[in-house]
Amino acid sequence: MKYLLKCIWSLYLDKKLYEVSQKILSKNDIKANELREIYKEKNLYVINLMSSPGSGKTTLLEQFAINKYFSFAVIEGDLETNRDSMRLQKRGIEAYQITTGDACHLEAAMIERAYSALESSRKLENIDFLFIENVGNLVCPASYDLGANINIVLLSTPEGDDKILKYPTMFMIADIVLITKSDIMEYFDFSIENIKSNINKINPKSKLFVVSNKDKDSLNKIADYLIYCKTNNIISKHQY
Ligand SMILES: Nc1nc2c(ncn2[C@@H]2O[C@H](COP(=O)(O)OP(=O)(O)OP(=O)(O)O)[C@@H](O)[C@H]2O)c(=O)[nH]1
Ligand SMILES: [Mg+2]
Repeated sequence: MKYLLKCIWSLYLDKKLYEVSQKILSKNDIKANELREIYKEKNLYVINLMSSPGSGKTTLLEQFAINKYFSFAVIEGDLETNRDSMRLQKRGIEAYQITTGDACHLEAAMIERAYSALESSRKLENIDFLFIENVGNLVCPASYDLGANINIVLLSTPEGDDKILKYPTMFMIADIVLITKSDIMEYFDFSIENIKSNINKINPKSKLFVVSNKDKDSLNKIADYLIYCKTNNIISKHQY
């Protein structure tokens, strides 16, 4: 009898926990939908960059700035420090830093505040793209819609070619998968064939690019594709 009561109580708690988490998620979804409308109205193409820490998100943005492919601003997300926004500001890019403290992801309400700050100081005028560099983490950011037009997920070669199957949620919401640090691929037995076959299993519609921040040709290709996405108003096919 005591065991039965314990089971019922545990089921009740699980149900409550599920209801609370659904409420939190739907609050984020409402805000994300509001942001989507604002971006549309302002003709701003928004790209959510997600990956593990250190896979090359900020370096990629620095290269976009150096090569002047297009105009852009950045909302940076990190647990602590404004190091990434300062790196971009040094390259002449408007960058707003969010520090999340102990939160492992950005939420739509945080983006709304950052967007308002950039907008009210007129830093988004004549800007083609707004990049959001999410907190470095291959798990949590995948669950939070930020209203972005598309999601780019980076995977650097030192992380290993098995990560797509081990962290499928993140790769399932990717519109573009960027394999980064291709210049050092051979040292990590990283196989692009394995990557292609794994992506095919979980998200065959995503577009794959292999890039090195040290190789301009590979950067040109991704920049051209982003311009194509904006010109053709490509919208993410993935639901959160
Ligand atoms: N060899 C090589 N190193 C790279 C490349 N891209 C970035 N790096 C190096 O990787 C390290 C991390 O790069 P960041 O751009 O700071 O990575 P990040 O994803 O922004 O990291 P977090 O913001 O901490 O999540 C730096 O030392 C870069 O110089 C690349 O294409 N090839
Ligand atoms: Mg960074």
